[in-house]
Amino acid sequence: MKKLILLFSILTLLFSCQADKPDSAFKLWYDEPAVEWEEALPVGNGRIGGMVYGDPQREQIQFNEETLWTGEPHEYQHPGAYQYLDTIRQLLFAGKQLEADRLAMQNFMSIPLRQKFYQPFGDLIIEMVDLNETTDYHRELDLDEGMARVSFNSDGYQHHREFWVSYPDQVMAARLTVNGKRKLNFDLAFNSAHEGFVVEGNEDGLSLKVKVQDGVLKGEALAWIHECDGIITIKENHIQVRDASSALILLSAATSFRDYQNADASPALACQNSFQDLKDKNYKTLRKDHLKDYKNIYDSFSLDFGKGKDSLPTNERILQFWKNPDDPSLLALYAQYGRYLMISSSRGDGQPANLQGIWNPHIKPPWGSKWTVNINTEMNYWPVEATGLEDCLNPLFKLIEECAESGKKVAQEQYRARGWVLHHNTDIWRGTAPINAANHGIWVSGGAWLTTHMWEHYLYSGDKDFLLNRAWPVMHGAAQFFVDYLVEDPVSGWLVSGPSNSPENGGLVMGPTMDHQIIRSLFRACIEASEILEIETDFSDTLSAMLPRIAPNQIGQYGQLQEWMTDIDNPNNHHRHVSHLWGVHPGYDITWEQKELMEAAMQSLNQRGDEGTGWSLAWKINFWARFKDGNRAYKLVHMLLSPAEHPDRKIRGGSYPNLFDAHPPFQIDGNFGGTSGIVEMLIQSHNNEIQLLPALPDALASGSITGVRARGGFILDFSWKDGKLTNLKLMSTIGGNCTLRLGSYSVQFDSEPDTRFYFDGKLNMK
Ligand code: FUC
Repeated sequence: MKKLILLFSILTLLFSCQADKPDSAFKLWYDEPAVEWEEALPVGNGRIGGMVYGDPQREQIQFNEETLWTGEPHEYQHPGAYQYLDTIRQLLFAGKQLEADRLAMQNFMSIPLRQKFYQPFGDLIIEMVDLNETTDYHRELDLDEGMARVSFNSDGYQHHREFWVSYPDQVMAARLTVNGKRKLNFDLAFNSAHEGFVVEGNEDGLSLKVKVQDGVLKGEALAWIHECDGIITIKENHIQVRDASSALILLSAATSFRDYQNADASPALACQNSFQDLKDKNYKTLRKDHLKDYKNIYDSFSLDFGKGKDSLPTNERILQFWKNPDDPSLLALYAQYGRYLMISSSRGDGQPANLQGIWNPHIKPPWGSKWTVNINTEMNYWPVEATGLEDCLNPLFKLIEECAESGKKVAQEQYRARGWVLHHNTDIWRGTAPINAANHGIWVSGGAWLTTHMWEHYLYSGDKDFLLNRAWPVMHGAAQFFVDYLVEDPVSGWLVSGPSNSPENGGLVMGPTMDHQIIRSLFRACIEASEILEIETDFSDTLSAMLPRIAPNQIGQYGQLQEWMTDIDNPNNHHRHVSHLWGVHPGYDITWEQKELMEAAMQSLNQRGDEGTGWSLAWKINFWARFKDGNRAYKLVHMLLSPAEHPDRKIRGGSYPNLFDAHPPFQIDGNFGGTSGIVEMLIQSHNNEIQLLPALPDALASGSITGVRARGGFILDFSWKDGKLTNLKLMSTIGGNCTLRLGSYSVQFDSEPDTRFYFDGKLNMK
């Protein structure tokens, strides 16, 4: 390895990461109101989400509250299923897949077979009275401020609307102003997709009561006019606002969900409390507190690829990008949008971002708007560590911890194994047993994969308390399950996983490659964690002894990485899942140090082809970034950012006018996977080194990034021009060793906690 001696001027400054504000406007904008839901603009605070349509005459905000689900507290394990485990395995070892599947369907599946659905809550309707023709229409989502805005003229008066959902105050806010006395006149009402919903005006405002059809949960929302200079009249089922020039509407919403085992909370009380708590808080303070909270997270990271077609409305921009993928600032916008969506859908003690984040208008949503964990939920959280969104992680970790509790019963009852297991889906009741069908439901690595996110959090933060108190218990339990569950393959003698499947491809099998990559990674993480924490060395010894016995990655007849134990891959299979490449990304079971395996993985990806659903395209961006092929990664970005619905575009995945990822239908994973992929092209920090510009595409030859995080507690700002690094600032938060790589050059150095290193710009690091 060539070494370049770099001059670093080492300044020991008190650590603080300050990102420069990007100079280009990070806005999605339109010159027409939304008609379709996928044109409306999302706002959210992690718990309450809204989709703002921006119609001048009839403003509609379709809203959700993250805990409104069908169902009730329930345990899903199949009593006595363990008695069939061995027979299912023997049938699979004997090549009798159909029989194994049948037996599993009868005796091994979750009870009931399906999990529950996330629900929409209602619509807040602002119906204008006496509004004449409108001109100069503008609608935008301002990512820098976490707000949606609408403006237009009518009768010579300017109307402005601003929408946000406050995390500190836990309410949705809509502020309407007109620059003319008494020109703001509207009725405020509710609508809902739930049968039998009730709307009532009371002394505080307007309440909406809903109850889900299939289940026990009730929801209540309260909307009130918080500040207004007009006349407010609360009617039986709406609120009239007349002769005003400004009005601030607040909306609070809650459900009877308390936690996954209890559904006895009082939503009415929660709304009342919110109303009372905010009584003395004025518009300015509410807005200021939102901005402070939001910007504190959002501003920690910035991205600039130079100019693009910001002057085009975003829907038009997507269309143009498809025709000519030359719009660098669209990629920066897309990446920041991913961060915005994460901040807006995953905060505090709440639920993590589900398949649709928190934004769902359907009573029967696609795939239940649940947490599918054979790719989707994990993909949601891929960009979080690197782009400074630590504040969004707790909901995911809480879900993992709760699944570790419910999954213990499934491990016991279905596998007679210690530890815990989560199959390919979970819902708000923390179902962990195999659902839907044996051929994809019996997949055992969901929990193990998720726990790697906790290990990764330790790697990024160096937080040993977190490692000991939160990560270790669930990692230990996930690994313990596999200690009991792995079996010896009678042919090869390797330890294999099974019954399981290579997600959604090929049915029930023994020994899918993906499982082994995940289990190996989990075991390695546990061994390392036990060393760092100096605990459970016996357990760690057990894992160390098993590790080399787990079936290895294998190269097959077409030069491909085998998806299964046997060499049965079909080179013409263009399945959207590419699970056996987990070891390339997000894992690093396979790196360039094993060149042959890396090339086999690349061969597999070529055979799968470029096309796919939204999340599949997004995953492929990340793969090609790890393969260090920036232009190929960019090709996938091009596909992901092209219009989802266009008569001349024949491929599936893409983006809707509001830049929501199209599976289709809308699924948010592609937004997050795309964000992660864009960052992976610029910096990677797995495999014990920080690689700068590992897969820079020609289309992004110049740019800069600030506040990007790397494993080992490093935070970097750097810029590049014509494909060459021009500037680098590296901050170490926790001290330690660092290897920095640019192309074939690398440099190593030690750092003290809270130090900054500046790259001397005179040395051209190429
Ligand atoms: C997995 C994928 C589907 C979809 C669903 C929610 O089952 O195979 O494409 O994303 O999750």
